[in-house]
Amino acid sequence: MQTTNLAQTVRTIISQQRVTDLHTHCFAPAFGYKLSIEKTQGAGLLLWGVDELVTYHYLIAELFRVVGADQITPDQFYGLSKIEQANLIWDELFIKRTPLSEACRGVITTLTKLGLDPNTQSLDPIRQWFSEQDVDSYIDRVMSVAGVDHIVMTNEVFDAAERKLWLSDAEALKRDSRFSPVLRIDKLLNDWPSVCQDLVELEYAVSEPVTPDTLAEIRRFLNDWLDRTEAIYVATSFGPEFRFVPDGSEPTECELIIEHALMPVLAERNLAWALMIGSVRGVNPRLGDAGDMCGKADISSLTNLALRFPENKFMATLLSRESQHELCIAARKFGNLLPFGCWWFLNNPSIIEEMTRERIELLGTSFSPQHSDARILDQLVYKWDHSRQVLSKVLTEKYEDLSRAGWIVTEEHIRNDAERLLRNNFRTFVGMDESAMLRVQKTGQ
Ligand code: RAT
Ligand code: ZN
Repeated sequence: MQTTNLAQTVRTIISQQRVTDLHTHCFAPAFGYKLSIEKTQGAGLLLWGVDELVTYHYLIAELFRVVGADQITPDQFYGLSKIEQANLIWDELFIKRTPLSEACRGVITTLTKLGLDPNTQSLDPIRQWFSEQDVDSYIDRVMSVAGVDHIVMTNEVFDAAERKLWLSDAEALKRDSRFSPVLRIDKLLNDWPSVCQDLVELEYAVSEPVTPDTLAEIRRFLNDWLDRTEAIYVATSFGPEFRFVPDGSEPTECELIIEHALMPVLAERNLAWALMIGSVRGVNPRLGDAGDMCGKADISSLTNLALRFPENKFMATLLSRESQHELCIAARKFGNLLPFGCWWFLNNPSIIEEMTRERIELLGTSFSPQHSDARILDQLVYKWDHSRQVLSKVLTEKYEDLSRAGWIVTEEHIRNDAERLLRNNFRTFVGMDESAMLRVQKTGQ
């Protein structure tokens, strides 16, 4: 292929390749959604619309870079209505200043690609447009504009509101074929004493000292919830202090639960465990969700896991830029370890570019370059638009290097690579299509 055509061909193929978005915080409508600013349907877990977009916690953090306590404090901000919060952020970050940051630009890309004009002083006309959308067909529209074929949710079993929904009608929550559940179990591995109380209330016979009987009950709990949710993988986020070091010293509660409950249950079910390491929660608690920070992960804990549990599958995303090279090297040693995404504070073009280049150089195409982490449905539009631009740029450069080395790069190569990177590596790793087949056989649908 002529190098002059290459960039265009790569851009076209990457933009046409549908994505399976492997980590989001978006929900199917059965989990409830906002009908309008005043009216919520059910538990209201699915967030969408311009007021949610503009009050994304990434933007709240940016607001408090530019307003002082004499103007508004975080407490006062959180006491405002959603519309007032959105108006304030719009005014400070989009009207008084140029919306150059990635999170701000994301709002602009999203509105533009939805056919709306972001060059407006007031959000009211945009609000009006959103209020006319039917949520169900709007999901289809967003998925089509974003080129996403499937949305993987994050289902927090220790969130009381969400748990209530699962306990009342799990089948209704699983009916929407556009979404798949993921069982998120942060608290089980990060805060055993408090989870122990929760499990007792849920009628599991556990005790605070992690005894063999307690481990058996934790296995029962995990199996019950994996049956109930039919989660396609299990996920946990950890702080930088996360360690798994089976060196003969007294194991921590977390290590015991991993070794004797989580690993055997997942191995038996052939399910992957996604570790998201490096979040430091609440460095500035006044900012709520916007007050978290990042730190470096201990990657030898990941290699310890991959080595000790060869029957298990691990996905990993690490929050610090400094951890990325070591993660690639770890993945070169363990086929049961899949690096994924440019998580949260790394989801900026300059860092996505660096990480994607590094990963291709070390791992070829055997990784999943991105997930959206969208909390608000509409964000799928910009997160994938921006990531596709960077991925196209890096791939073009890599194909040029390969051509110069003497390899004939064809459209078929590019298509296969795009499909692996944006969709199939993840689906194959977690066995998504196999479990869907089994479900069809089981239910006869
Ligand atoms: O990106 C985010 O919105 C973060 O707040 C977190 O949700 C993070 O992605 C997580 O899954 O813990
Ligand atoms: Zn997330």
